[in-house]
Amino acid sequence: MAEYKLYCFAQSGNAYRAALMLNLIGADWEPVWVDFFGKREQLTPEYRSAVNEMGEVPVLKHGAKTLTQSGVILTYLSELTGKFHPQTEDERLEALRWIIFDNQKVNGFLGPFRFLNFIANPRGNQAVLDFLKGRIDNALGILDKRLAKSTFVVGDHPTIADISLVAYMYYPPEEFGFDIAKTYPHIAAWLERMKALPGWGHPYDLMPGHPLPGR
Ligand SMILES: N[C@@H](CCC(=O)N[C@@H](CS)C(=O)NCC(=O)O)C(=O)O
Repeated sequence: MAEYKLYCFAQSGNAYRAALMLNLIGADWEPVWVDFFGKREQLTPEYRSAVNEMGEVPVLKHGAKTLTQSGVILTYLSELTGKFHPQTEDERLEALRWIIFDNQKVNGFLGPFRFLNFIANPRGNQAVLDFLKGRIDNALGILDKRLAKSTFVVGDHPTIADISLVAYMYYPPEEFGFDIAKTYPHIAAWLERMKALPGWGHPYDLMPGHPLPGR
Protein backbone atom coordinates (compact mmCIF):
# COMPACT_ATOMS: atom_id res chain seq x y z
CA MET A 1 0.00 0.00 0.00
CA ALA A 2 1.33 3.42 -0.93
CA GLU A 3 2.32 5.85 1.84
CA TYR A 4 0.10 8.65 0.48
CA LYS A 5 -3.35 8.42 -1.10
CA LEU A 6 -4.60 11.35 -3.14
CA TYR A 7 -8.30 11.63 -3.97
CA CYS A 8 -8.29 13.24 -7.37
CA PHE A 9 -9.38 13.09 -11.03
CA ALA A 10 -7.49 13.97 -14.20
CA GLN A 11 -9.45 17.11 -15.06
CA SER A 12 -8.83 18.75 -11.67
CA GLY A 13 -6.14 21.42 -11.67
CA ASN A 14 -6.82 21.88 -7.97
CA ALA A 15 -5.83 18.24 -7.40
CA TYR A 16 -2.93 18.52 -9.86
CA ARG A 17 -1.16 20.85 -7.43
CA ALA A 18 -1.02 18.01 -4.88
CA ALA A 19 -0.26 15.28 -7.44
CA LEU A 20 2.60 17.33 -8.90
CA MET A 21 4.05 18.05 -5.46
CA LEU A 22 3.94 14.35 -4.52
CA ASN A 23 5.71 13.47 -7.76
CA LEU A 24 8.30 16.23 -7.46
CA ILE A 25 9.25 15.19 -3.92
CA GLY A 26 9.49 11.55 -5.01
CA ALA A 27 6.77 10.41 -2.61
CA ASP A 28 5.33 6.91 -2.59
CA TRP A 29 1.76 7.84 -3.55
CA GLU A 30 -1.25 6.52 -5.38
CA PRO A 31 -4.33 8.24 -6.77
CA VAL A 32 -7.85 7.37 -5.64
CA TRP A 33 -10.14 8.29 -8.51
CA VAL A 34 -13.18 10.38 -7.58
CA ASP A 35 -16.03 10.03 -10.08
CA PHE A 36 -16.71 13.75 -10.08
CA PHE A 37 -18.73 14.11 -13.30
CA GLY A 38 -20.49 10.71 -13.54
CA LYS A 39 -21.70 9.54 -10.14
CA ARG A 40 -20.79 12.96 -8.68
CA GLU A 41 -19.37 11.23 -5.61
CA GLN A 42 -18.38 14.54 -4.05
CA LEU A 43 -22.08 15.36 -3.55
CA THR A 44 -22.92 12.19 -1.64
CA PRO A 45 -23.42 12.12 2.14
CA GLU A 46 -20.85 9.27 2.30
CA TYR A 47 -18.14 11.39 0.66
CA ARG A 48 -18.95 14.36 2.85
CA SER A 49 -18.89 12.34 6.05
CA ALA A 50 -16.00 9.96 5.32
CA VAL A 51 -13.75 11.89 2.93
CA ASN A 52 -14.28 15.68 2.90
CA GLU A 53 -17.05 17.63 4.59
CA MET A 54 -16.43 20.45 2.06
CA GLY A 55 -17.40 18.14 -0.82
CA GLU A 56 -14.16 18.94 -2.66
CA VAL A 57 -11.20 17.31 -4.35
CA PRO A 58 -8.22 17.08 -3.60
CA VAL A 59 -7.98 15.11 -0.37
CA LEU A 60 -4.68 13.70 0.89
CA LYS A 61 -4.54 10.78 3.28
CA HIS A 62 -1.23 10.21 5.06
CA GLY A 63 -1.18 7.87 8.05
CA ALA A 64 -3.81 9.12 10.49
CA LYS A 65 -4.04 12.50 8.73
CA THR A 66 -6.69 13.58 6.25
CA LEU A 67 -5.89 16.92 4.63
CA THR A 68 -7.90 19.04 2.23
CA GLN A 69 -7.34 22.38 0.46
CA SER A 70 -4.38 22.17 -1.91
CA GLY A 71 -2.62 25.05 -0.11
CA VAL A 72 -2.75 23.11 3.14
CA ILE A 73 -1.58 19.91 1.43
CA LEU A 74 1.36 21.74 -0.20
CA THR A 75 2.29 23.37 3.10
CA TYR A 76 2.14 20.04 4.94
CA LEU A 77 4.31 18.23 2.40
CA SER A 78 6.88 21.01 2.20
CA GLU A 79 7.16 21.25 5.98
CA LEU A 80 7.47 17.49 6.29
CA THR A 81 10.13 17.08 3.62
CA GLY A 82 11.81 20.50 3.49
CA LYS A 83 11.27 20.45 -0.28
CA PHE A 84 9.85 23.49 -2.12
CA HIS A 85 9.70 25.15 1.27
CA PRO A 86 10.09 28.92 1.40
CA GLN A 87 13.45 29.58 3.08
CA THR A 88 12.80 32.56 5.35
CA GLU A 89 9.85 34.00 7.28
CA ASP A 90 9.44 36.71 4.63
CA GLU A 91 9.44 34.06 1.89
CA ARG A 92 6.91 31.98 3.79
CA LEU A 93 4.50 34.91 3.99
CA GLU A 94 5.16 35.82 0.36
CA ALA A 95 4.42 32.24 -0.76
CA LEU A 96 1.19 32.25 1.28
CA ARG A 97 0.20 35.58 -0.29
CA TRP A 98 0.56 34.13 -3.80
CA ILE A 99 -1.18 30.87 -2.88
CA ILE A 100 -4.22 32.81 -1.65
CA PHE A 101 -4.18 35.05 -4.75
CA ASP A 102 -3.93 31.91 -6.89
CA ASN A 103 -6.79 30.11 -5.16
CA GLN A 104 -9.09 33.08 -5.47
CA LYS A 105 -8.12 34.85 -8.67
CA VAL A 106 -5.74 32.94 -10.94
CA ASN A 107 -6.69 29.27 -11.01
CA GLY A 108 -9.76 30.15 -8.93
CA PHE A 109 -11.15 31.66 -12.16
CA LEU A 110 -9.32 29.48 -14.72
CA GLY A 111 -10.89 26.29 -13.28
CA PRO A 112 -14.54 27.40 -13.51
CA PHE A 113 -13.89 29.03 -16.91
CA ARG A 114 -12.52 25.79 -18.35
CA PHE A 115 -15.35 23.80 -16.78
CA LEU A 116 -18.02 26.03 -18.35
CA ASN A 117 -16.19 26.25 -21.69
CA PHE A 118 -15.11 22.66 -22.20
CA ILE A 119 -16.69 20.24 -19.75
CA ALA A 120 -20.22 21.54 -19.05
CA ASN A 121 -22.91 20.28 -21.40
CA PRO A 122 -24.51 22.53 -22.48
CA ARG A 123 -21.63 25.00 -22.50
CA GLY A 124 -21.84 27.78 -19.92
CA ASN A 125 -23.59 31.09 -20.37
CA GLN A 126 -21.51 33.44 -22.55
CA ALA A 127 -21.95 36.42 -20.22
CA VAL A 128 -20.57 34.38 -17.33
CA LEU A 129 -17.63 33.21 -19.48
CA ASP A 130 -16.93 36.81 -20.52
CA PHE A 131 -16.93 37.95 -16.91
CA LEU A 132 -14.54 35.18 -15.87
CA LYS A 133 -12.26 35.88 -18.87
CA GLY A 134 -11.95 39.51 -17.79
CA ARG A 135 -10.92 38.43 -14.30
CA ILE A 136 -8.47 35.87 -15.74
CA ASP A 137 -6.83 38.46 -18.00
CA ASN A 138 -6.32 40.71 -14.97
CA ALA A 139 -4.83 37.95 -12.80
CA LEU A 140 -2.58 36.47 -15.51
CA GLY A 141 -1.31 39.97 -16.34
CA ILE A 142 -0.29 40.41 -12.70
CA LEU A 143 1.45 37.02 -12.62
CA ASP A 144 3.25 37.68 -15.91
CA LYS A 145 4.57 40.98 -14.57
CA ARG A 146 5.81 39.26 -11.44
CA LEU A 147 7.59 36.58 -13.47
CA ALA A 148 9.24 39.22 -15.66
CA LYS A 149 11.39 40.17 -12.67
CA SER A 150 11.61 36.88 -10.78
CA THR A 151 12.72 33.42 -11.95
CA PHE A 152 10.13 31.75 -9.75
CA VAL A 153 7.23 33.33 -7.93
CA VAL A 154 9.18 33.78 -4.69
CA GLY A 155 12.77 34.45 -5.76
CA ASP A 156 15.24 32.24 -7.58
CA HIS A 157 14.11 28.80 -6.41
CA PRO A 158 10.79 26.99 -6.87
CA THR A 159 8.44 26.84 -3.88
CA ILE A 160 4.94 25.63 -3.15
CA ALA A 161 3.68 28.96 -4.53
CA ASP A 162 4.87 27.91 -8.01
CA ILE A 163 3.36 24.45 -7.63
CA SER A 164 0.05 26.02 -6.67
CA LEU A 165 0.05 28.52 -9.52
CA VAL A 166 0.66 26.04 -12.36
CA ALA A 167 -2.59 24.22 -11.47
CA TYR A 168 -4.60 24.56 -14.72
CA MET A 169 -1.86 25.91 -16.98
CA TYR A 170 -0.63 22.69 -18.59
CA TYR A 171 -4.09 21.64 -19.82
CA PRO A 172 -4.49 21.98 -23.61
CA PRO A 173 -5.24 25.54 -24.80
CA GLU A 174 -8.23 24.20 -26.81
CA GLU A 175 -9.96 23.46 -23.50
CA PHE A 176 -9.87 27.17 -22.66
CA GLY A 177 -10.23 28.60 -26.15
CA PHE A 178 -7.19 30.81 -25.51
CA ASP A 179 -3.47 30.12 -25.21
CA ILE A 180 -1.89 31.34 -21.97
CA ALA A 181 1.69 30.59 -23.10
CA LYS A 182 1.26 32.54 -26.36
CA THR A 183 -0.20 35.59 -24.63
CA TYR A 184 2.08 35.80 -21.58
CA PRO A 185 5.78 35.26 -22.43
CA HIS A 186 7.04 35.33 -18.85
CA ILE A 187 4.43 32.80 -17.73
CA ALA A 188 5.39 30.65 -20.75
CA ALA A 189 9.09 30.64 -19.79
CA TRP A 190 8.26 29.87 -16.14
CA LEU A 191 6.00 26.96 -17.18
CA GLU A 192 8.98 25.53 -19.08
CA ARG A 193 11.22 25.96 -16.02
CA MET A 194 8.67 24.13 -13.87
CA LYS A 195 8.33 21.41 -16.51
CA ALA A 196 12.09 20.84 -16.40
CA LEU A 197 12.03 19.90 -12.68
CA PRO A 198 12.81 16.21 -12.08
CA GLY A 199 9.55 14.35 -11.42
CA TRP A 200 7.32 16.75 -13.38
CA GLY A 201 4.34 15.05 -15.01
CA HIS A 202 1.33 16.23 -17.00
CA PRO A 203 -2.01 16.24 -15.13
CA TYR A 204 -3.49 13.76 -17.61
CA ASP A 205 -0.61 11.37 -16.87
CA LEU A 206 -0.48 11.77 -13.09
CA MET A 207 -4.19 11.43 -12.32
CA PRO A 208 -6.81 8.93 -13.57
CA GLY A 209 -9.92 9.62 -15.63
CA HIS A 210 -8.67 11.05 -18.93
CA PRO A 211 -10.28 11.25 -21.41
CA LEU A 212 -13.79 11.93 -20.25
CA PRO A 213 -16.31 9.39 -21.64
CA GLY A 214 -17.52 10.41 -25.09
CA ARG A 215 -14.59 12.79 -25.74
N1 LIG B 1 -9.39 25.82 -2.86
C1 LIG B 1 -9.60 24.41 -3.10
C2 LIG B 1 -10.44 24.24 -4.35
C3 LIG B 1 -10.87 22.80 -4.53
C4 LIG B 1 -11.96 22.66 -5.56
O1 LIG B 1 -12.79 23.58 -5.78
N2 LIG B 1 -11.99 21.48 -6.23
C5 LIG B 1 -13.05 21.22 -7.15
C6 LIG B 1 -12.64 20.13 -8.12
S1 LIG B 1 -11.43 20.70 -9.27
C7 LIG B 1 -14.24 20.75 -6.37
O2 LIG B 1 -14.10 19.80 -5.62
N3 LIG B 1 -15.41 21.37 -6.54
C8 LIG B 1 -16.58 20.97 -5.86
C9 LIG B 1 -17.41 22.14 -5.43
O3 LIG B 1 -16.98 23.29 -5.64
O4 LIG B 1 -18.47 21.91 -4.86
C10 LIG B 1 -8.25 23.70 -3.24
O5 LIG B 1 -7.30 24.35 -3.68
O6 LIG B 1 -8.13 22.52 -2.89
